[in-house]
Amino acid sequence: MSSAIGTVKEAFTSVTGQTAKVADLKNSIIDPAKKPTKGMTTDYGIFVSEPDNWLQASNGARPGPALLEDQFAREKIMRFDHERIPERVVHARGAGAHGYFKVYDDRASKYTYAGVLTDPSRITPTFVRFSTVQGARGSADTVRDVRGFATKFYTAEGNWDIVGNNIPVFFIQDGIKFPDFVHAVKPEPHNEVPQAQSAHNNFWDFVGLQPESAHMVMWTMSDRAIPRSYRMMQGFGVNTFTLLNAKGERHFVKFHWIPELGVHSFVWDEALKIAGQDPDFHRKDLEEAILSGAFPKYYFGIQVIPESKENDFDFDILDATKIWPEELVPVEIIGEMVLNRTVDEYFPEVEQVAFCTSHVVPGIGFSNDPLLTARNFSYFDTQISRLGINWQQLPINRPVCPVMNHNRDGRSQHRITKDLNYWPNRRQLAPPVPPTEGGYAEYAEKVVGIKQRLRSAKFQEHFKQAQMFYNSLNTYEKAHLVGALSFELSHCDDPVVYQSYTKVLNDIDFNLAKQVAMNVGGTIPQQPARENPGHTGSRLSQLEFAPKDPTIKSRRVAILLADGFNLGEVQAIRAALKAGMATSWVIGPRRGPVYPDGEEVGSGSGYSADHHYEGQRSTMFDAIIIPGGAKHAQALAKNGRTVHWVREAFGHLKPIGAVGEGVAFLREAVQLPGVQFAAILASDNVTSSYGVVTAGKYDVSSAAADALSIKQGE
Ligand code: HDD
Repeated sequence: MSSAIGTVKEAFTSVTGQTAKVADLKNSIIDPAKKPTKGMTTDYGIFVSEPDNWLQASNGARPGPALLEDQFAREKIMRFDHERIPERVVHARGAGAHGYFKVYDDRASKYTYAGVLTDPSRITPTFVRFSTVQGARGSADTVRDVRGFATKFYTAEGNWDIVGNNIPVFFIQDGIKFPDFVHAVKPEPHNEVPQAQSAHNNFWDFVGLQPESAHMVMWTMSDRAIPRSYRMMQGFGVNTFTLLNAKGERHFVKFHWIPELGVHSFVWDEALKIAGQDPDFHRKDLEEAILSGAFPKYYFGIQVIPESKENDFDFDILDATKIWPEELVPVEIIGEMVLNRTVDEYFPEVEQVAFCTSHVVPGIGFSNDPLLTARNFSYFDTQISRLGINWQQLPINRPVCPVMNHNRDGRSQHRITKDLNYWPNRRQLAPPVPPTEGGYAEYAEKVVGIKQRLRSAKFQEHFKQAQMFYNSLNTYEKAHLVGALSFELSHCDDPVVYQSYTKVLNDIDFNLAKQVAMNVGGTIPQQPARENPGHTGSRLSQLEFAPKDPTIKSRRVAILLADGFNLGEVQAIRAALKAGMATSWVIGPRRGPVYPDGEEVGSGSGYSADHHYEGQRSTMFDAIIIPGGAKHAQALAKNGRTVHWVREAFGHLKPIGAVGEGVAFLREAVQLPGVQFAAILASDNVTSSYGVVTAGKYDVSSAAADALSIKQGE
C-alpha cells in the first residue's frame, strides 16, 4: 500500500501542465473525432441507419400507427426521459473548474503530518464547485445569497473535501436545525415563491426567532452576498476541524481561501440588472478568465489554536456562528490554489461532483463542532439519493490513488474486483494499513459526558460578533447593508415578520434598527435594546483585501464607439488593455463594422464592434472608455442609450475613461444634479475624479459643449 502511494506521488509531482486528475479523467473522455466507428450507434453498439423517423405501419402517403417494436426510438426516448437527476437540495446552481494546489514549504508540519499541507514538492489536483444556496439549478448567478466554495483535493492519500462558503459563519449552531433553516429560506411551500432570494416572510420569520443567525444575517445583507466574481470572493471552511502532527499533538483549525484579485462586489442595482441581462454571468466569468489565461488564484490560509488554548476565548471555538477574530488568531498563509482548466462537459463534472465534509486525509480530523457532526452524516447520505451508492466511482469523484476494500455491488457498480469480498480473509487481500504506514488514525481524545441535549453557555451569546462585523464596515458598506435589509424586509408582507426583525436589529445596533424600521414600516425603537460598545475587527470590511499590486487582469472593459471615432486611440487603448490582461469589447451602433474618422460609413471594412448598444449594457463591464473623434462624440451624445450607458456606469461607481472629444461627451452625459466635476474634466492633463479619468487637451468652449448637448430619449 505504501509503495502504491509512493508511485502516485511520483505521478503528481512529475505532472507539468496537467494534473494527475486531468490525466485520470482522460480515460473517461469520449472524443468523437478519435472514435473507431463509422458513425451513430445505439447504446448497445449497433449502427443506426435512420434516426429521424419512428418506425410506423404506413401506406407511405400518410402517417400510420407508430410501432412499439422500434427499439431505436424506445431507447432514445427512454434515455431522454431519465436524463435528470435530483438537483442538490441546497446549492443547486453552480459552476466548476479544475486546478491544482501547492504549499510553499513545510511550515504546517508543526501542526499536521498531512502530506497535502506539508510537502512543497507536491502538486495536488483540485476541483472546485462554486454555487448559490437558495435558487434552483436554472436560477440566476448574481442574486443576493451565500456562495458555496467547495474544493476537492485529489491527494496521494485519498480525497479531501473542504465544503465551504464565501462567508465565514453560518445561520445555525446545531445541524439538527438545518432542515428548518432550509425550509424557511427556500421558496415558500404554498406557491414556490420567491426564486433565488431570501426576501420573503418565512426566511425573516425564522431568523427573527432564531437569534443565533444574527451574525450571519449581517454578512448576507452585506456586499459579500453579491460578489462581482467567484474569483473575487473569499472562501471559508467555516467549521472547526483539527490537525494532528507527527508528535501526536492536536490543534484546532479553520481553513481560508483569499483571492489574489481582492474581494469585490457588485452594487445591488447592478446585481439585480445582471440577473436579467445575463443570468449566467458568474459561470461565464469563470470560464472567460480561465480561457483567457487569467487563471483564478486563491491563497490558502489556516487559523490554528492549540488544544491547550481552546477555552481561552469569550466565544466557543466550536460555534460555527462565530469567527476567530484575526487579531486574536492570525491567518497563516501556507499555500495557493490555481484554477487553470474549464470543464469539458457540465453534467458529468459539475453536476456529478459530490463533496463530503467527512472526507479528510490522515493528519486532518474533526472537532465536536455540532454543525460539523451533522454535516459529516448529511453529505454522504445526500449523494446516495442524488447519484446512487456507487457515486464515488464516478470519474469526477474517484480518487487518483488506488482504492481497494471489501465494499461490493450496489446499483451501477463499475468496478470488477478479482478478490475476496470480506475481511479477514485467508489470502490477506486488502488488509488494514497501520497508522505507521499511512492508515488513518483518530486522535485518542478522552471523552467524558452525560447524554443530554444542550447548548453550552458560550453558545448562548449571539450579538457581540454581529455588532463587531457591522461596526467594522465603512460608511458605504453600512449604507449598502441598510439598503439590503430594507429591500428584503419590504418584500415581507406579514407585519409580524418585519416588525419583529427590526427588533432583532436593535439588539445589534440602535441606529441600524432605526433606519431599517423607518424604511420598512417596522417598529422604530426608542432606545437601544443592548449596548453596542463599538468594537471593530480586522479584515471584516472587504476593502481590507485590496491586492498589494492593483491589477486590471481579467477585467472587462467596454470601448464605446460611434462612426467617426479615432482609430489610433482605440488601437492603442486595446493594446494597453491586452498587455494588462484585461479583455476589451467594442460596443458600437451595430454589431459589425463601425467606421473610423476619415472612412465613409458603409465604404470599407470598418472596425468590428462586438456588440450593439442594445446588445449589452454597462452592467456587463468593469469600466468604460470613450475615445476621441468629433463626429463619434456627437453621435454618442445624441443617443439616449449611449448616454444611459455612461450614466449607469457612473452610477455604479465604475471607472470611466475618456480621451479627446470623448471628454466633452462624458462631461455632458454625467452632468447630473449635484455632481460637480465638470471643471476637473475640462483640464488639460490626465485627471481623475470620482473614478472618471480623462486625458488630453480639449477645448471645452461653450460652442463645443452646445454641439454636444444631450437630449435624452433621442
Ligand atoms: Fe451544506 C451542499 C456548504 C451546512 C447539508 N453545502 C453544500 C454545498 C456547499 C455547502 C458549498 C455544495 C457542495 C457542492 O458544490 O456540491 N453547508 C455548507 C457550509 C455549511 C453547511 C459552509 C456550514 C458550515 N450543509 C450544512 C448542514 C447540513 C448541510 C448543517 C446538514 C445537516 N449541504 C448539505 C447537503 C448538500 C449541501 C444537503 C446538498 C447537496 C450536497 O450536500 O451535496 O447535504
